[in-house]
Amino acid sequence: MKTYLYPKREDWNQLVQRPVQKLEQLKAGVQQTFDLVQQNGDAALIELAAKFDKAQLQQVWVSEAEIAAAVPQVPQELKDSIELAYNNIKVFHEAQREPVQQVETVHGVTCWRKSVAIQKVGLYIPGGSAPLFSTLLMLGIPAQIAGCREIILATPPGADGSINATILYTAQRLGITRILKAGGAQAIAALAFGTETVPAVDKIFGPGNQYVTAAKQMVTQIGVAIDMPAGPSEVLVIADDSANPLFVAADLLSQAEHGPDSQVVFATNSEKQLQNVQAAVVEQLAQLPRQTVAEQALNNSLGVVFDSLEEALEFSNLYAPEHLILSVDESEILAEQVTQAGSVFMGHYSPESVGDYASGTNHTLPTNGYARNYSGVSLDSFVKKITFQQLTKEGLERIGPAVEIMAEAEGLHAHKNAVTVRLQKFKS
Ligand code: HSO
Ligand code: ZN
Repeated sequence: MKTYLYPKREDWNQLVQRPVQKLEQLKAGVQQTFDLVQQNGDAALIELAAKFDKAQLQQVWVSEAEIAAAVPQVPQELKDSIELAYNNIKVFHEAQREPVQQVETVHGVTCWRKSVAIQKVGLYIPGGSAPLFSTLLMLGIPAQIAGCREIILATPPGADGSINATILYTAQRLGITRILKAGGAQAIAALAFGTETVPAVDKIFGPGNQYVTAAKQMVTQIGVAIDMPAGPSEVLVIADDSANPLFVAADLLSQAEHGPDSQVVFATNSEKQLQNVQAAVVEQLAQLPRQTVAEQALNNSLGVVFDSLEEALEFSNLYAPEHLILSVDESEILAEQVTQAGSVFMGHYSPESVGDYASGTNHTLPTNGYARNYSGVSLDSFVKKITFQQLTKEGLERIGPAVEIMAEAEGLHAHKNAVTVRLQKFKS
């Protein structure tokens, strides 16, 4: 962890920079993958699974038998824990439903807005060293609540051609049966363009490596929506002397273990606390199975001492972290001042891990400073809001003349006419 004592404000912009993602360089390779999938469909997916995942696939879809075989492999206590998380995530996201509100703007002019599900969605879940079945809960639950007609899950197969049992179990729990054995840019291509068996979807969700991220960005150019621009995971912890350094170190490491490029920032008003936390990090790091990953992440992470907690929070707002933990006694006061963060964890007993798994909030959040202008995934991410309006004769008589005048002023006579022909008819 690089440490900075009382950095001058003019240096803050430098400190909040994330390492640049080199997506441009990947795009040519991703395009080749796109071409292959567009030309050869499922056969390309099978070929690329052999190349990238070392898996020999007979077919690209998970069979019912595979799902049935996975269910008993998941230990009961894990099933129970998934159930707890499922219920909390469901309750929190169900509360995000917006009731339809009819507004009569003028007597006889009624307008309303209705959320309608995005019909076909693709959920990408990465494989690799940590198969994130929790991410499947975070995406699958709001997709179900929204009422998406078609939910396609794509996830890479292991070298034996199988999909992680807990991912299959979670999918089954969610009622998702269409599971595509594909990872990387080829999965995104299949979801975006479709193949002979994969329907092209309207929106693609989920985290992934740089190839997946580049591919997701590229398919937005053909009109496929994506959840958000993604980058490596981040946490910023603000703590004062009221915090337990063991807790803070554990929180920092929980994010550092995600990947070597994860971003971890510790901000405090106490030099002593910085030292304590650093010592605790060293101690806990030595015990972690993913020590090498976390160590690399910590190497490009920051520990910064500010004059006050308020200043630390200002810095956090500039950084716009994916996760912000306020490890202070009076976290409510600081939380009020948060203007840029994906998700905020308040007080000493709210570790980020609870939000990652089970408290109910969504863990798919904006990284890389996008918390400035993006929200995390929610029920809204799976719907479009369609507006409706209905006017009575009286309603049109009331606002029609204003529309005629405005249309005339814009030189749009056909617009004016659409009102005029009706108003004339009323008179005759
Ligand atoms: N912290 C991750 C989500 C996650 N953590 C999944 C554990 N599993 C999002 O930044
Ligand atoms: Zn996490």
